[in-house]
Parts: sequence; structure tokens; C-alpha cells
Amino acid sequence: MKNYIAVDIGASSGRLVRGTLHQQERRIELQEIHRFSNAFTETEGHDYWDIDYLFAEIIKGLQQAKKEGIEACTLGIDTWAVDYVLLDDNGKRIHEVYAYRDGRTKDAPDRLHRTISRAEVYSRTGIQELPFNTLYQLYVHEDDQLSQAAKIIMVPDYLYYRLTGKLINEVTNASTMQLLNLAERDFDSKLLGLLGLRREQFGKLTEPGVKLGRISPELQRQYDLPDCELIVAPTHDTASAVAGVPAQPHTSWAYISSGTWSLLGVERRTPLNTAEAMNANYTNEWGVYGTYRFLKNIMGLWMIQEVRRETQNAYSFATLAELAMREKPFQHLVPCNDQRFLNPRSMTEEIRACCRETGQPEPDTIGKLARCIFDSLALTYKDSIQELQRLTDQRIDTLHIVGGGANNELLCQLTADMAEIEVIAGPSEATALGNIAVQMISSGQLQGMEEARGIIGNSVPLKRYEPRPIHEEEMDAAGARWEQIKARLVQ
Ligand code: ADP
Ligand code: LRH
Repeated sequence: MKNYIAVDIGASSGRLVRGTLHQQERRIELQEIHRFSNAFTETEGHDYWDIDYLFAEIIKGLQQAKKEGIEACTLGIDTWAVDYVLLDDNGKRIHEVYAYRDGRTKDAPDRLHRTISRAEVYSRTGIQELPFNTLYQLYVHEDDQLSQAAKIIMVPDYLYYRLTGKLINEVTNASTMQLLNLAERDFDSKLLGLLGLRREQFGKLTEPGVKLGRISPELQRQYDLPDCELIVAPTHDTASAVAGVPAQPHTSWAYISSGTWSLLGVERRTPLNTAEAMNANYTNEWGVYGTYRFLKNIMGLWMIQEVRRETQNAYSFATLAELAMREKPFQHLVPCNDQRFLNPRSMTEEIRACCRETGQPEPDTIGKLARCIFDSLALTYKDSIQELQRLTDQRIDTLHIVGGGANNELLCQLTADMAEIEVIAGPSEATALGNIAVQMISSGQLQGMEEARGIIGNSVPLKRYEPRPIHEEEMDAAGARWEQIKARLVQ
């Protein structure tokens, strides 16, 4: 049976997963080969990823695959978006890879938009303003390094390059640079000009599904790796995750890709870069096969990851959800998307300070902190679902929650209750499945996304959550407080 391996690296963890297609049963069997943690660390006041460590973990995973008897496979790589690598003329990296939460871009949007308006950037790119978009990161990047850069590629492009020696800029991830022109479907010359960059400093825009060739023979020999053919995945993890949503044809659905971030949106055939979409901060990231992901970034499970980290990871995520479940709902609410939660010195302290400032009691136990985060996320999802229906003029009947957050039963049920919508949770490994599905389509094993999504839905148990009636008085009080908190803190 043919082996398809996905390398899927999120901001909190990475894994190599093998998929095999059982044609008769119409399902993909997934097997995790290797898992490793990921995090950025601070050096001399800046936050960086350890890209050499990530590459070494990919090699380890491939060696493990060989030990398990996989002699040959196809391979696709996806990672988080927006972060990039500058290469010199010899293909050597000329800097450590900045992590997008690094504070250096804090004021970059305001500064850049003195030269070009927000509205113009949005009408060109359709990308929501997030301070860490590559546009703003490059705007503040050291000038001498930028001018030395022979090529500017994204993190997964770089991992493909290390494995094959081939240089590409894969499109789904390239769109998160906020440098692609929606109408021309190429790099925007005005934006490049503002950054002092040239088109030749980027590679060829390459669609998911393209075959890139084999792992270089030197690497194969040096590390005793399986014979892998690299296929370009949707290299942005969110593009792979949305490809992995088990949506039924002819239904009206939205998704939350629920991991470090909650990416809430719909898949569209056309972008929607109206003034209303810009004001609501919705993005149009490029998806697989010419689709667009019209979505919004919501601060997501990063908040609970950070609170957990501050306990030296004393609790599992499942335990944190259980502790939260025992707490009274809606006692402490915070506006998750406030920038104060992007990379605070202490998430626990930041949440407490926010509650204090808004006249609420401070969550003083780990259970209360977790409850505060899940209640606040569910209320934010409710707002975004309403906003999304208004902006797209489309009724949404089903909300698919995919990614690690699909395991959080409390949050899934709260989301169904708050947004008054049917939630289908799973797969938690939708990103790996979407990555693998594109490899299978490219290899001619599957016809296209509709077939792939049907098979994905058949491959793992999905859990359905129906909205439960809400205790009206309790909800009215919480709803009024929620509106006040948002009005006070979020611009
Ligand atoms: P990323 O790809 O951004 O690193 P993942 O999709 O792997 O993120 O999701 C990680 C998140 O999933 C964790 O932060 C955690 O909140 C949630 N999660 C994973 N397993 C569980 C579980 N058993 N119960 C509750 N939440 C879980
Ligand atoms: C999720 C994600 C998201 C981006 C952020 C940088 O992992 O790729 O889609 O906005 O990380």
C-alpha cells in the first residue's frame, strides 16, 4: 500500500503522520510516526524559532518511518504562516528566524500606513491587518540583510529547500505575507517597492499538488532515509486544515481551525475584500485549488497553552477542561482578541489584570482561569459567526471544529450553545489529513476535494454537538457584561 507522509508543524507541536488509503472502505488510515514539541525562545530581547531543531526532528521522523518498514513514500510539509527565511547567494540562511509574536512589529502597521493607507493595502491583498504579517515584519527587518537576500521564502518553503535543494514560494502560505495582489495573483509591485524589494528575490509561486522531486541523494545516504518524493502540500497549516474539513457537499458550513489560534471562517470561490470586511478584520487567504479562506484570527488556545506553561505544564489539556467544567460559567470574561494577550509576560497575570480593570473578580484558581478562557472564546466565536453571516450574506448551518481544540468537549459544547449552531468536532488531525489528501489527489488516487472530504469524514469518529437551551437570566447578565468589556478594551 502506498505511503503518504505529512509533516505538520504548528506553533505548539509538530508531527510526522503516515496516511494510507483503503479504497474499498473509502477511508484513510492515519498513524503517528513521530511527535515533537515546538516553541519560540527569547534571545537578547527577541523571539526566535529554532529552525535547525525542527529540521532535525523531520529527519528523526523519517528515520523512524524507515525503522517501521516504510521504504518509499510521498511527503508534504506544512507549518504555521507568516514567518520567513532570507537566503544569500549560496542558499545559506542569513539570520535566525524571527517568531511572529516578537514585539518588533508592534508599531509597524501604524508606521507603514503613513506611506500607504490600510484601505489600499486591503484592496490590493485582501489580507487582514495583523501586526505580525510578513509585510510588517519585512518592513522592520534589518536593511542590510534584506538587501543581501537573494531569496525570501517562508518556513515550509525553507524545509522543502533543505530536503530537495528546490526553491519555491508556495501560494497558500505566500498569501499570508500580505504581499500578493489579488487581481494579478502575483507579488504586488507597489508593496514590494515600498519595502525596497525586487520580484526576483522571491521564488516561483507554486500551487499545492506540484511534484518537487526526491529528497536529495546526499541526505538520503547521510541519514539512511526512505525514498521520498516531495509533493507541495498546502504549506500553510490552516490551508491544510481547511482542506481536511469533513464537509458534506451542498451544505452551508463554516469552520474553526482550533489550535494555537482559532481561525474562524468559510471557504469561498471568490475573495471578499469590501470595506465592511476590512473593518471587521476578515482576511482572504489563498486556499487549495483556487479557493479563498475568508476568516478571522481569534486568539485561540494559545491563552490556555500559556497559562498551562506557567504551571510548568502541571496539568494536561484534558484536565484543564475538566477543571473548567466544574466552575460556574461566565464569572470572568476577557476580550480575547485584545493585543494585550498576543505575547504578554505572564498570561495568568494579564487575564487577572484585565478582569480587575473591568470590575470583575479575579480568577484565582487554575479552573477559574481555564473557564474564563473557554467562556470568552465561545462568546468571541458567537460574535464572529454572526459577523460572518452578515458579511457573506450567507446562513451557516454547520460549524466544523477541527484541530487539537476539537478534543475540548466543554469548548465545543459552549460554542454550539452560544452560537446556537450545530457543531461537528473532528478530526483533530485535520491538518495532516488535508496535507495527505492533496498528496493523494496529486498522485491520482483521489479525484478532488469533494471525494477527499467524504473520505476524511469516514476516516475518524466525528462528534456532534447540538445547541442546548441557555439559561436566559444568566445569559442576559453575562451578555451585557460582555458588551461592556469589549467596548472598553477593544478598539
Ligand atoms: P497547533 O497546530 O497550533 O500547534 P494543535 O492543533 O495541535 O495546535 O492543537 C493544540 C491544542 O489542542 C492545545 O493547545 C489544547 O488546547 C488542545 N487539545 C489537545 N488535546 C486536548 C485534549 N485532550 N483536551 C482538550 N484540549 C486538547
Ligand atoms: C495557525 C497559523 C494561522 C496564522 C498564524 C501565524 O497555526 O498558521 O493561520 O495566522 O498561525
